[in-house]
Amino acid sequence: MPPPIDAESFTEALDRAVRILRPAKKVAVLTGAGISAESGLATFRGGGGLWEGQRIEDVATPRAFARDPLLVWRFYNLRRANLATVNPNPGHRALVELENRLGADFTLVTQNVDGLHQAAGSHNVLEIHGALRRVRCVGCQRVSDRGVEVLPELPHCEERGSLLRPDVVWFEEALPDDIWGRAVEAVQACDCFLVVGTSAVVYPAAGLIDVARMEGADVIEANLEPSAVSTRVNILLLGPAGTSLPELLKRMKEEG
Ligand code: BJW
Repeated sequence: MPPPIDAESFTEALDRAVRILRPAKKVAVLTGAGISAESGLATFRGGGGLWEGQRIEDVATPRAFARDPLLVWRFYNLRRANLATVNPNPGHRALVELENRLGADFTLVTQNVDGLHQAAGSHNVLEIHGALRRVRCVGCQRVSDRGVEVLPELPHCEERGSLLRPDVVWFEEALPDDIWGRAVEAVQACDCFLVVGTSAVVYPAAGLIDVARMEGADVIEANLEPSAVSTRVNILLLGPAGTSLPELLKRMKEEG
């Protein structure tokens, strides 16, 4: 059993995290919306989490899209437009540094659809909830990368004429099999699992914490506040990821 949540100061928690992360041979990371908050992107839950009074659970579903595709596309077009205005922050860049230290023994599993990890320079990224840049035809299922191009309010497939949808994973939809399988394998194989900026209420992603623990990995969490899994992690680094992750990497370098 991991010890209970640290009552130590941030610095002491950081020291313990360094002692776990530094000797780790294989590291897996799970990120959520919190890591992009300091880039200016809204998170889904909590204070600013509502969009026009709607919960994400009521917009990001196949049923919502079938009922009112215009409303759903307004939500996604707004977020696509935001992508053109935001940049990776120090939290994203710290994870690039971690990957540079570990090479192929580093896997970044992200629930985010914003592409900011890749923009920062991360390579081994598994986007388990899809990507905002991509669209998919509901008829022929063809996927295309439209970048941050402004799309019509209700975009249609040029070949088939059917409606396009964002190539993201909505509630009640399965995660992409191959990507999810690779994420589970990476977490099973890691000796340290770093969980950053996620409320950890959405499954199956949140279940990765238990996968890591069952396989004996140490779990370090970095979050602004305790999440649904904070009682099950070894170390909780409370604070903005844009500060805690660079500080963690800085300490690792100091100690060799
Ligand atoms: C900071 C910070 C800073 C802020 N620094 N930290 C009952 C029990 C269990 C499961 C289910 C259930 N009923 C249904 C389910 C399954 C369902 C689910 O989990 N529901 C729960 C909500 C109850 N899951 C699914 O449906 C999944 N599919 C599935 O299970 O398939 C099998 C199946 C088939 C058929 C029927 C049923 C099941 C699919 C889930 C897809 C989720 N999709 C979304 C939208 C993606 C596209 C888009 O972006 O629009 O993914 S929902 C949304 O939530 C998005 C996110 O990736 C995901 C997680 O959110 P995240 O990233 O954790 O963000 P927040 O806002 O919640 O948290 C932010 C955190 O950051 C907070 O903790 C802050 O404190 C912190 N923070 N600033 C550090 N600066």
